[in-house]
Amino acid sequence: MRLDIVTIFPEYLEPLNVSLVGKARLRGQLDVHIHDLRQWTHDRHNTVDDTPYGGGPGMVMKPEPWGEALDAVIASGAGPQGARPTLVVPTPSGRPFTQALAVELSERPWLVFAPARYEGIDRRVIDEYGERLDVHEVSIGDYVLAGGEAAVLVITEAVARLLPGVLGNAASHQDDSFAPGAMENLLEGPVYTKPPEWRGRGIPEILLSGHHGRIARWRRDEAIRRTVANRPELLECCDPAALDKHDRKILAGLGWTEDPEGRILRPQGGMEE
Ligand code: 6GU
Repeated sequence: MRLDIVTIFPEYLEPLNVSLVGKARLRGQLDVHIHDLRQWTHDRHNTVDDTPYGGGPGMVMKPEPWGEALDAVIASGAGPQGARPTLVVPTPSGRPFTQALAVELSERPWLVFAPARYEGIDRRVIDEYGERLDVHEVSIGDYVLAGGEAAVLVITEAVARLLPGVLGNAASHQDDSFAPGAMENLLEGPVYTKPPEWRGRGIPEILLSGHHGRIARWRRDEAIRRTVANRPELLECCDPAALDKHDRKILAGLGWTEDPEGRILRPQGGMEE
């Protein structure tokens, strides 16, 4: 997979040399190109921003440097079949970045990232490239960052680990929390390793029992408990068919109820809040 990132802070992308993504680059599985947007400015101050039309706070990134940058990057990779990249624009007003979108992006041969600083990029840039490329405006969560570079790191790591051969074991991302269809909308439960006792704390006995079926059931119970505690909305929207009798027993024990269609409901008017 090829990745191009156009930014006014190329140093911010240094972490792409480290760990899983860095290794994928060394192995030739990821071909990463980082570009300084200011290369495509022509004034003495390398200006990339200006005041917003209509007034208001902050600055808006000018369209001309972005247009020249994206044209150059797109032209640099236009192969014989006229290969076109997918453009990813990180922005707090984008669609939520999810594991499903990570999977979709991991299937593309070429991604170009356009992270903005300031109040964002002049809208005409997104409209212009939207006529030529698949454009995804994505947000990594409900909070505001000072710029999209950290989001590029997040998205790149989520995508890179899905590429064939990047994670050691191909099965290892199938049971990720949020993997489409894997553990059905459940968060992963706790994990343990050696030593068997640490600061007086042991390991749940079931994990030492060797009963694979009972261990799987225990892990699922723990996944349900953790999902109830941290992300109850994931359970409320899940397919009722994804829950077996034992799941429902665990949930009933936590005060959850079922509607006539088998949909589960969190405890109503509880003591939380
Ligand atoms: Cl992608 N960018 C910025 N600036 N803030 C964010 C974000 C992205 N996602 C959540 N907050």
